[in-house]
Amino acid sequence: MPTFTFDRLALAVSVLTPKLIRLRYARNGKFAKRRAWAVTKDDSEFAPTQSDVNETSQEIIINTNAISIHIQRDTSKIHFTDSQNKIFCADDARPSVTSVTKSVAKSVATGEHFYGFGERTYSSLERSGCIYTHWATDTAVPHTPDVDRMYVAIPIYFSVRPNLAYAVYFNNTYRSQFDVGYTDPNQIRFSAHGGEIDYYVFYGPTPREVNEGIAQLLGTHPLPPRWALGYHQSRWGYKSDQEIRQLAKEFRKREIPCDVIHFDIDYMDGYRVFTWHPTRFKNPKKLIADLRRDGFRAVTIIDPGVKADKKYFVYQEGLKKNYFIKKRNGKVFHGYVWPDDSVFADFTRDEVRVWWGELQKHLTDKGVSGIWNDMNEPAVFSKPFSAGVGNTGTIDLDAKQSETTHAEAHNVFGYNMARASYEGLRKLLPDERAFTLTRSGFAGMQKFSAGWSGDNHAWWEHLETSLPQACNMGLSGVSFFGADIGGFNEDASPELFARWMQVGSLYPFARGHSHTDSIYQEPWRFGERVEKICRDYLRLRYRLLPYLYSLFYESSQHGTPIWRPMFYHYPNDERTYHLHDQVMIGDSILAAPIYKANCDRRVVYLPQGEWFDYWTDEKIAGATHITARAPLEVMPLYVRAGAVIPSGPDLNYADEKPLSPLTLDVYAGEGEFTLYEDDGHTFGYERGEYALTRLENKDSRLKIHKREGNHAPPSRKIIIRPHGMERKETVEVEDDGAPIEIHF
Ligand code: MIG
Repeated sequence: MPTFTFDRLALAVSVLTPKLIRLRYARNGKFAKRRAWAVTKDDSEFAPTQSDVNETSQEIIINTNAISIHIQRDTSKIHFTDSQNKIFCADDARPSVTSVTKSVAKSVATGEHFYGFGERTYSSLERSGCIYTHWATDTAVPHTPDVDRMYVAIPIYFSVRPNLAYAVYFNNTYRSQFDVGYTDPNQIRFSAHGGEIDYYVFYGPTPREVNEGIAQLLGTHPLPPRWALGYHQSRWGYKSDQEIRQLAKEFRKREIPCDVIHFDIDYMDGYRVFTWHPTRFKNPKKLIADLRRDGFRAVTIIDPGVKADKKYFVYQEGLKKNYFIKKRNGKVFHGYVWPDDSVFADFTRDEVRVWWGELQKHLTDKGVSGIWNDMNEPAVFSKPFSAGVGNTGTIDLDAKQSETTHAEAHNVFGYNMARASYEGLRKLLPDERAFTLTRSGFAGMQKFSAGWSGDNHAWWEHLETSLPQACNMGLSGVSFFGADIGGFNEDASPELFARWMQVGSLYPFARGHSHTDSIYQEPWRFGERVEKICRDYLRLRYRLLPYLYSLFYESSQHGTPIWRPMFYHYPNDERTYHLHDQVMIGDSILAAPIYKANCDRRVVYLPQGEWFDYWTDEKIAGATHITARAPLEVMPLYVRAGAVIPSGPDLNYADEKPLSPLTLDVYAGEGEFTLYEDDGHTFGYERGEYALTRLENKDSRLKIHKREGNHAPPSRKIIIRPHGMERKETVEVEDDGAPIEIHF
């Protein structure tokens, strides 16, 4: 690792891979030993990479086999160049590192566009012209465009211009900011209230490769259990055993697919985490076993606030073991949350995370399959409930956490809580992939959890916001993400609910949820017409599970987002750079949702190449803008020419039936897809128990390559449906894993 010193400011450049570079600055030439919170690997854990250093009178140049890093001798400014000598990520000023603030300014290149920034409000995809604060916050106001801080803080920006994509991760957990051309349109400045200037640059040149780099450093979502890709039903206000049973019954009676029921805070005894309400949930084990027999999994909410109640075992244990966060004066920090007077575990400590993880036994012993971690920004109210609901704040910034203070640990509170939860579940359920959901998080949270966008409203604006929000979360590394379908606060109208379910049925994380003060928002609450729309779209999701599950596999391997903005696949088409309202789901499916009331058509942009209308099979040549017809029953969907889309039978829940028959929709053109299969819920896949089948579509021929891996799907038929080919009729073949070739 070459280190350079300029006027006592030391700069360390680490070439971790040819496309992943770390830059770290220290005052007075000394690099403090410090804890990295979110990255998976220290510099020393990367395999050695070839790079050479060239020195000229003006510059020091470090060359990797993909890019060059240039350091100006006189100014110490840095810039990068690609193999075409195009400059990117160039310092606009000398980095400033004072004892209080740290900042780096980069110049914005012509045509450069900015994405990522984690979870944000606002219905734009491209995010120039604003300041983004990274400070995990329970955004207790509606998520309107002016809201800056959200529950999740991810200091990553993703830059795209033709032929050149890269990202920057600011490796600093203090409150920080990206000023993206707000103060100076030609500058992107990142700064923090503490810590170091320490950032990583991920070079593409394609967006996909940028995400691969982010995955190498910050991790990927482990493969979820297949059931977690099903529909989740939630509501704050399912208050009893009977109510949950009735809910489950309705889904099956109405044949609306559903896999998961979420238990919000009312299942607990006085909001004491890891307990059950003694009368309303008398026998949770029996309830959950009965649900399981009908194909439902149970996910329970957990809040970080532990009720300060001398008779409560979690409080007693935590006090005795000294696990709760303490104020600067050495006394345990108390704050008000749902259980009223509460204390908070210090999740930065290994032993505390282990303890918390094991506490989940009180839930898994009853059959719970997953944990929903809420309020973990952490949100702390300013006064007891008896005095009304106070403002939402957080833990004192000078409270102690491990070797540091809450000021540094705040942004990773949710991250570390999710980690405690995930790692605990892995131990408690050693052969069951568990599901975890978290409201707060930091860069790299995907290693432990899925996320959702918190308390949105039943507003058209929030249906719209969810599109760029999910895409930007995917670019930031978090692809298992969704918004509360129907909207959490306030009441969805039937039309809004139908439209939201259409798009929500294809969210990576698909959950309907609502506030205890709003109307019930289950799919059948809005009349028959809307119920049918919900059933049809959820069935579509379930038929597409083989496709979606394969995308989740790819994401677990390479960090590839499930939902992608259009530019992800068309990075040289500048018409895609601001396209916030249509998404690619995997390589092949384009969804163009309706997000306005009284609307039965919309403009859709189909980039270069050929497309097929999913519903009518009409072939459309891109690049073009079309007007798509979209009566209430229709969400416009398109398929890229050359696609092979695997699908399965209609299901009431993900593991109701094996994938048989397997259907392959093959669209004229050239393309391929790799189908991933396994048992859906154990860790066998980590030991090679999975099957990969490469499906290659070229020259009016489909090649189903020899199945690879140790998992054997059932013997089954493959139904092959050609689209846009000369041959129109469906072909059926027997599948025994051997290669097959079909001519159309
Ligand atoms: O202060 O548990 O975002 O999904 O239903 C509200 C009750 C606490 C906030 C979560 C929401 C959940 C609610 N929680």
